[in-house]
Amino acid sequence: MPLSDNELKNLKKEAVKLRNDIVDVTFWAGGAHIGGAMSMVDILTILYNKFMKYDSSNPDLEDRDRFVLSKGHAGVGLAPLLANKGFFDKETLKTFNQFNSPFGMHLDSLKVRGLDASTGSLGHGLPISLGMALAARVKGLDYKTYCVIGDGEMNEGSNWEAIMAAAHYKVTSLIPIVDFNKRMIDGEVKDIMSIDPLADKWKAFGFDVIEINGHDFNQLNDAIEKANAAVDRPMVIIANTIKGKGIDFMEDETKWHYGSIDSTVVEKAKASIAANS
Ligand SMILES: Cc1ncc(C[n+]2csc(CCOP(=O)(O)OP(=O)(O)O)c2C)c(N)n1
Repeated sequence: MPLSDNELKNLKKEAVKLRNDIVDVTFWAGGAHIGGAMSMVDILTILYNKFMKYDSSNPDLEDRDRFVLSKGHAGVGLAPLLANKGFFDKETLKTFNQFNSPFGMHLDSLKVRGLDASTGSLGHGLPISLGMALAARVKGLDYKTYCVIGDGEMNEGSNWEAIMAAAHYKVTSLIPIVDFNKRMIDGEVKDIMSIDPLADKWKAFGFDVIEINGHDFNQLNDAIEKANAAVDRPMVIIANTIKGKGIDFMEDETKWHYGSIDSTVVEKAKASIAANS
């Protein structure tokens, strides 16, 4: 079903809130992977506000939907969202990545309430997600497992083993979403290790593919609905995004893969988020 005007308005509002939160947490931490956090904001926003079934008062609920942030370096984008959804007190994010904090740069599911998997070593989130999805089948539960993967991360061979196995076992409850922002830590993916033609590769491995603008909530909504309805062949969503999205001076700039920001940059960043919303 298409998004109603109210749903769209609310999603846009939540995305702006999350972008501002990411700026704050990056400032408190003294630096973080802000570029790749900003590119996935709209994807995470629609998952946690529209599609995912969870209960922050019972994070271990057996039939909750799972979310795995395979590009775990972007935990600065997920932690404030979990706080906004009531899994823990937002104030605790002021310690992000500091000594003795529950929040490392790469989030730890033993320390962060509501986090389904510890990630950060690239290439592991999709295999973990496949295991979660297969566990649902074995246990007769009908939850979905969503997994956000980086495009640079697609260089990791373990992803392709998981993709092949997911197609073989027809694991349609697994919904991978590639945050296709075209950049990685030290340059453009096409120059470091090209993954083109990405859609054809997924198709050859047995997936249906839907390619969208990952900042357009209507397209995200439609794609996630289609992926949820898949039978036999699982579906991947390739979400074309912009690294640093929402902050004009960070957009499409590799140097903002990881950045430290002072109070002046915080102000500039928030002004840009406001102007872009
Ligand atoms: C196994 C492994 N190798 C290298 C790294 C270092 N690393 C951190 S982020 C990154 C680039 C990831 O690029 P991408 O997946 O495109 O993430 P995004 O641009 O969306 O932040 C790399 C190589 C890592 N975390 N894990």
